[in-house]
Amino acid sequence: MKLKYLAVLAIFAALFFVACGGGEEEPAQPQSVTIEVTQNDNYFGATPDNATNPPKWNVNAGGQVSIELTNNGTTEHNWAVIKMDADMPDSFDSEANADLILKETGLISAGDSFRESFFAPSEPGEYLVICTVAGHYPSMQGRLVVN
Ligand SMILES: [Cu+2]
Repeated sequence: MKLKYLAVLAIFAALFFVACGGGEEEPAQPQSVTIEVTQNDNYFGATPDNATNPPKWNVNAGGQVSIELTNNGTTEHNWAVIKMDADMPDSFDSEANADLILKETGLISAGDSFRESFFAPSEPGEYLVICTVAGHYPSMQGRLVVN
């Protein structure tokens, strides 16, 4: 009887040890970041030279991203992350090329602000970000830099 009691006690001790991870540290979670995006007619950020000098937003692979977006333009704009290795057309067609989009805020009306949280891609690299409104790409683009 005493032996049975000890066996049960040992099992509980083992389970407790496993549940607590045996003292090992949990893997560090990717740090969450906030990125600020401004939209203008028709470019992202401060200067209209997106095609040669695209604004870059740095995030952590698999980490949470809070996007704070403001449309300072007079027309609606999108913020759409394109899949890595996508075969980009010269001009983007929001219907025909919809499958190239990895993540988007959707169209933001002139003068509106938008906030949302999402998880960054787990694969590091520089992701092309565009506005999907007809004619706005390639002049309106940036990069989501996943570290
Ligand atoms: Cu646009």
